[in-house]
Amino acid sequence: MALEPSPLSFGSGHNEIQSLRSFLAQLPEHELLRVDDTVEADYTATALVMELENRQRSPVVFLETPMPSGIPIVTNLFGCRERIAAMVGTHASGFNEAWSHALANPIPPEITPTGSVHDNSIEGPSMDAGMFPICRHFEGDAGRYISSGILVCKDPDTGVRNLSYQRLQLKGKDRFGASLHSRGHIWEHLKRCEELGKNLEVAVVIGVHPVINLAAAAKVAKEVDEYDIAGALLGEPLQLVPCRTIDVEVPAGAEIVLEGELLANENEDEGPFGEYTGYSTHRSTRNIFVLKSISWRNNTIYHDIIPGYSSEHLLLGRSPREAFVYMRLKEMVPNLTALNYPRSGTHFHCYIALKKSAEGQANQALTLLMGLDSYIKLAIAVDADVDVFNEQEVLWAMATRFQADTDLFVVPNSFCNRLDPSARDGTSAKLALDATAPLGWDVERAVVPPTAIEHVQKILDTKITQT
Ligand SMILES: Cc1cc2nc3c(=O)[nH]c(=O)nc-3n(C[C@H](O)[C@H](O)[C@H](O)COP(=O)(O)O)c2cc1C
Ligand SMILES: [Mn+2]
Repeated sequence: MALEPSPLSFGSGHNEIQSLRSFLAQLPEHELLRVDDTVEADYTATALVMELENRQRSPVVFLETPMPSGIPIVTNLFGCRERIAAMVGTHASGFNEAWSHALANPIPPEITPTGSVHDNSIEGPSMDAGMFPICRHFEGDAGRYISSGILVCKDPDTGVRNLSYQRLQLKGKDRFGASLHSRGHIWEHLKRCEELGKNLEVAVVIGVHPVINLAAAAKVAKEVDEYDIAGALLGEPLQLVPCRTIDVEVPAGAEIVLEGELLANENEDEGPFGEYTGYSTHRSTRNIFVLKSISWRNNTIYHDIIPGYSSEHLLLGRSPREAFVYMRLKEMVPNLTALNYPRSGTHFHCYIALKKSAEGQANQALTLLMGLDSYIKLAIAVDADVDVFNEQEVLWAMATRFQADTDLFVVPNSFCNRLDPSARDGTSAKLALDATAPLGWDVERAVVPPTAIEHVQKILDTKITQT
């Protein structure tokens, strides 16, 4: 079945405030790169975002007519920290607090009978998920993958909803391969269903207001419904509609919903897939997702998340994690001032800054940090005058405030993430570096007065226009 190709149109209909379209409509023009050339869906989104990253640019990318479907693709929504912070109504420096506030003040959703997600629906033999521009991202990928699909399901015992991402490999008109490799809540739900010989009902939601994407990326307790976190981030209850064929609820203004089941006790090959480590991986739980129904909005927009080692894939997973780790660490180390997982280290490196008031505090903070997040393999502590978001400054602090015979320690043989190709049977060594200066250090940093910088910034702003 062919869908109607459409230009980007932002209606004012039902639930628009909570939709992907409402977010795109209020995006400043310079943050949206529209590509109206005729391009192939396969590889183009990945290549464009990677090339933009090489040029240190991170706009939202909108492919107006990717072939063969002609359905628009939006991608790179999560390509930079400042935009992610703006999604939750703050600046990059305020994200951790805003996130923690939302976790502490959840707002449960409301169910409404109808929503624009049901503008079009189809069931039965004429269903074909391949009509959407589900694309290939990397040469090594086994096929076309949905990377942005939020899998919504319910705990089979308590009924508490769960939202998380699991890659989906298009295998047939109504069939996908899935990997629940991070052993999250959905994996647990499926295990319990399998013991009863029952399939797990799942709705795959594609194209929603980005705070719902952020909430789905969060690791919260299994008693917490991630929709409540999305509501808290939006400041109002999410409007949900019941699915048509399964007992699951989905955002009323979602672009696309695939209703179906993860099959109990059936497995088949899935992958390889380009993972966040930057490597193509064969690791997979080899699950199968079979469709019962497809719904989509008029003039639908397909949302793609560039997988692999892209900034957006890393930042989407990392922003909630950074906020969690920062807030926990700050409880124990009140003079912590900043924390960053640099892109260069995928999820395995972390830099922290602190206003040291006693010797040994950096080592205490580094020990706690590596205990809080088992992914971390390298942790570096610097003083508060060093910008942990500027990798060059962190390396400069290493060059000038660090001595390798006294300022490091290694934790051997620790639990780690198995996707690290250098891991040994799920364990790895952890390296902690203290690049803070000794207290009372008799060395002064050469600085330009801030007033002079502000002055030249004004001059440059009038002379240099960004292209
Ligand atoms: C873009 C993206 C893709 C992801 N893909 C997968 C995946 O294919 N399989 C998986 O098990 N986890 C994947 N994850 C990780 C989980 O979705 C994530 O850890 C989630 O928070 C787990 O939710 P839970 O705590 O409710 O189980 C992905 C995360 C992101 C942000
Ligand atoms: Mn969960």
